[in-house]
Amino acid sequence: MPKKSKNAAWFPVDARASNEPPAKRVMDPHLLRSPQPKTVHQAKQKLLYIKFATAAAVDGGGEDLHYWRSRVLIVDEHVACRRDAHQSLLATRVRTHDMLKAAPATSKILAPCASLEMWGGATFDVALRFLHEDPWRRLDLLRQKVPTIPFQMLLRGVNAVGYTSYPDNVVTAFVAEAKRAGIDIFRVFDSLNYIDNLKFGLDAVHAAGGAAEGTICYTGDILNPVHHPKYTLEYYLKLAEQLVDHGIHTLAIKDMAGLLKPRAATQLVTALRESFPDLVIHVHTHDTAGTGVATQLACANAGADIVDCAIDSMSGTTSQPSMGAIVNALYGTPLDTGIDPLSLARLSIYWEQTRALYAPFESDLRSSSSDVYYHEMPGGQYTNLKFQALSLGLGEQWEKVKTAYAEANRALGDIVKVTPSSKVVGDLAQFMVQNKLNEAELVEKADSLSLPSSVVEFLQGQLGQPAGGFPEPLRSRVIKDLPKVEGRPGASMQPLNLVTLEGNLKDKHDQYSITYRDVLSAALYPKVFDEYKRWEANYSGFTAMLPTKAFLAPMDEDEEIEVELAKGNTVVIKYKALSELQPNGKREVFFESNGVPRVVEVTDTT
Ligand code: 3PY
Ligand code: ZN
Repeated sequence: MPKKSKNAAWFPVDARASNEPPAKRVMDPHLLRSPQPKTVHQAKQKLLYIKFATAAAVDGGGEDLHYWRSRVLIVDEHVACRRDAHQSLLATRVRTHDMLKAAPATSKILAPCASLEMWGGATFDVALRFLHEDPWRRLDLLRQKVPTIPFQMLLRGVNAVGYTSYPDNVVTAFVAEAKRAGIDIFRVFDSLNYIDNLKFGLDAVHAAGGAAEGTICYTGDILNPVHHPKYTLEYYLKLAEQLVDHGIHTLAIKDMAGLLKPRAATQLVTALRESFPDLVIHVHTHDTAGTGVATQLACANAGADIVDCAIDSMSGTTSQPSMGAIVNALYGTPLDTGIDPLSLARLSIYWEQTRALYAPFESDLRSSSSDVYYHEMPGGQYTNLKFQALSLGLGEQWEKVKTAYAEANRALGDIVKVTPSSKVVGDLAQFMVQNKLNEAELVEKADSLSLPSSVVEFLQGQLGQPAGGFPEPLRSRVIKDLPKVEGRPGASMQPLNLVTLEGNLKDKHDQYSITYRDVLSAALYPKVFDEYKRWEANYSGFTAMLPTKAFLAPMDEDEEIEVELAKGNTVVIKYKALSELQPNGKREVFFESNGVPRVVEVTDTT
């Protein structure tokens, strides 16, 4: 029996403001082709219509529905600012500086997109830790330049944008502030598909007034239930039903490793569409094996409403499938996306050039790699894990790390692998390679091994409960007398006192500079935030203004850069020379600022 989703409107607040019951609203089938909306509100209305159209079908609004269903909206994963493409290709290193330059063009060219996923996932941590940027500021700046396309973020449910479980009040406060800062749609997932965690994250989004996208993380292969007995079509349908019953606004299928093969995509989307005719279905995939475009086209044909992709020059391999490929494949068909292919190609050139600046962070994966069906490593983890392996001196053994990843997953009971559960598997894989252990040896010697803390905490239940329970005897051998967490971890955690935290931050740093958003950043990443704040105190935001080449590597002698200090106030800096190291550990740096010779003394930290 087909089920209606509980929420009739996509954006509850806006729907209420309209004073019209969603299903009876008169629809303008050309709305999506209309000129770019002028306000965020109009952009949201545009999305509301999609939802209303789906509701209208159930209530008998047939013909319009045909139009809406025949249209695939795209979520871009890169362009001005998007998260997953650079997370999956460049270890999340793209700076706000480069995103802002493309933002005005993005705002025009990608106006037909359902949303831009531009925050969440690893962006929060990496912005503070490596880019020395405030992630909240990125959101503000991009919102100013892209005022009309809805913004979407990836929320790791009870893990917010971190790698661990946080107290409930931290997650709720974070989501509320993200909504205030400009996020419209929250894709809420749980790294174990654990429904209690998912419900908590979704409730936080509902409370904040955001659009709650409930998420099924896809792993295994529904076409091969013998090899993947836990992750069958029935498993996913049951999870979807639980999410729909919890009142989600849209449903995402999150295929974080790119394991959803085209035929499986057809089966899954068809089954979901039949069970939930009025539900907006949104599909996310990665192109690691090279099947991403085929998968997204299969999803669109089977009735998915929105498919994720990345601009061409930031697509492919561990990233999302190419937007240009999908837009062109659907151009002029009943599933036309409304995006102009030629403008899109021009935008792609900007990212092609910008990507070159981040070459040191490329993973060196030059082509598709179908061994992903074996190791099942998420696209967003691939580049990071490779970097970690290199820094642990395991670079040569990267192939072994991938094999160990598959073995670690089996030892842990074949779990869903996505942040943070993927980190557990990755940490264990590296441990196995370093200690030359295979799966059987790991289980056999488990009680005498000093396993990574992430693995021990997972086995204690600190991330939640995996489908099918924890693996035995591994669990008992590892955790011994350590406490077990039953049920949702946040439920048994003490709330974090944000007022006390604010006081502590004001004692440690310039008290006048501490904002509520800083308190939330510190609640999620205490040490990383402290270091960011110290950096900010030293450089007063100047490094965020530097062009990327100069930010990432020392300037050459006589090299010149332009730095825009404020609108209309640009300074030209020419690097001249460096003095010998002085006994106090400092050096003098000689340079010209707008042609005037200058010298500053800096501490040599190398
Ligand atoms: C993240 O959590 O950062 C992810 O990209 C999961 O796929
Ligand atoms: Zn992804």
